[in-house]
Amino acid sequence: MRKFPEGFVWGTATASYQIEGAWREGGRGPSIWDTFSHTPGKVLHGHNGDIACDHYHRYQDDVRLMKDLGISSYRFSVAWPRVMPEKGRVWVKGLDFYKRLATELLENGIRPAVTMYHWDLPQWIEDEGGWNNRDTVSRFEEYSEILFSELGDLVPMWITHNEPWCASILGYGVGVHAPGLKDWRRAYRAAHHLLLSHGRAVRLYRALGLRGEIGITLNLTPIYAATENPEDAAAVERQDMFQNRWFLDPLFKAQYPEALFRRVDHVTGGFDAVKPGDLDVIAAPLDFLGVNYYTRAVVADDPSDPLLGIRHLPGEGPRTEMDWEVYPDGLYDLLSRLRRDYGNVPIYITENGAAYDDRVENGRVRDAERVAYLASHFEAAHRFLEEGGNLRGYYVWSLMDNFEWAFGYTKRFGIVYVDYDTLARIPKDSYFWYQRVIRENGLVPAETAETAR
Ligand code: IFM
Repeated sequence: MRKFPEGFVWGTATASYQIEGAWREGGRGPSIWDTFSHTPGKVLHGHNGDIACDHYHRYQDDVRLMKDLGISSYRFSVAWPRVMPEKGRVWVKGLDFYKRLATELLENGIRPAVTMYHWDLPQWIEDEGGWNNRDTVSRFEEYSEILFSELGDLVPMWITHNEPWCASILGYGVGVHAPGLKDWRRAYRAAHHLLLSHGRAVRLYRALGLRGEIGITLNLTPIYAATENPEDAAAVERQDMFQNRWFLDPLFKAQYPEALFRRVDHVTGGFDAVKPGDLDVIAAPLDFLGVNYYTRAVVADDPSDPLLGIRHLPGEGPRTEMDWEVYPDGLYDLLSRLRRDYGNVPIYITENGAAYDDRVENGRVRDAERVAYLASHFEAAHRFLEEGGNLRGYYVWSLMDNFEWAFGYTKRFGIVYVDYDTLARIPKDSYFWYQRVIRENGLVPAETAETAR
């Protein structure tokens, strides 16, 4: 059996709005996702996160599931509106829930890994312009200081932002995520302010002398050309700038891919958010890069597309319930590319997993496709490690089924099934298979999932 290095971190990941519920408890204020999901037509079937998986009340049971699973780290996010619920009000007691959760984890031998922002911006901050407003960077810095001073002793791993590409582009440009705006100029400003707030938080973390690790998580997608034509190769470059380099280059090279901004000037009206010194702040050295990988993109040149001149094609692999192609080689290619272009920075895969149409039959969920998906991606990660890649850990998305943003509860990513009528948790076959992987610290064959429980 192919083994992973000793000390390799096996984990699972979730996010506050997707699992917590208790949206009006403990002094929590409204977030942009409350507003968005309560607006008819924004989320499939009108679903929202009011109750979600009720993790806020059931966290001890959930930690027991994690303990039985055997993970050494759990990635979760803090809901900012629990800490700064309204303008001018800091509610430190809003962190009590996270203190209890982190303590429970540590008592069970599980290291907390905290995402500071996983998209639930306090609504009052959005009312003042949200990520489009440079002042939000200072609000995030204030929030960071509270987190570091209140939770710094309990949390050894910090992730400033989860997928700032989604928070800016999907939230302010495409409008399918909260706050639901369709304004490219705001999207571009939001992206810059998210990055700047990340850099300021890192600087603060260092200044406070805290001894854990701090990094950021990006959703990265390797891009492949539909044909060998030079036009398609150029399309790959453009999509790569848009999807990956827009965030990687400032973080690791203190520069933006200028050609991208020239290309999209006609929709942004010019990129005016960068002030002198910003890029140095953004490029503050990181302890690790968090990588969320799900699928690849295949693109062709298409002059009729006004934004990037690109057309997406479906790859030929099987597809998940999200209609995302299963393409494990993409993970290997992506990790190798990061090493080549950005140095051998320590990497954690902070999310990887798949949604399938799971069914409970006689109390059991036989999610063989998810097991196959995970097994093939673990294999790709192992290949990277064998070549000397600096991969430190792997967090499966997700511990349990949850609120999948604009898709509501219709997409199940969990290795634990959640019955949304009773809120009962039912570990799927993938949970028991992953348990064996962790126990062996090695590539347990997917076929053994049938008997893993
Ligand atoms: O559920 C999301 C998560 O919140 C961010 N990364 C992708 C996951 C699956 O879509």
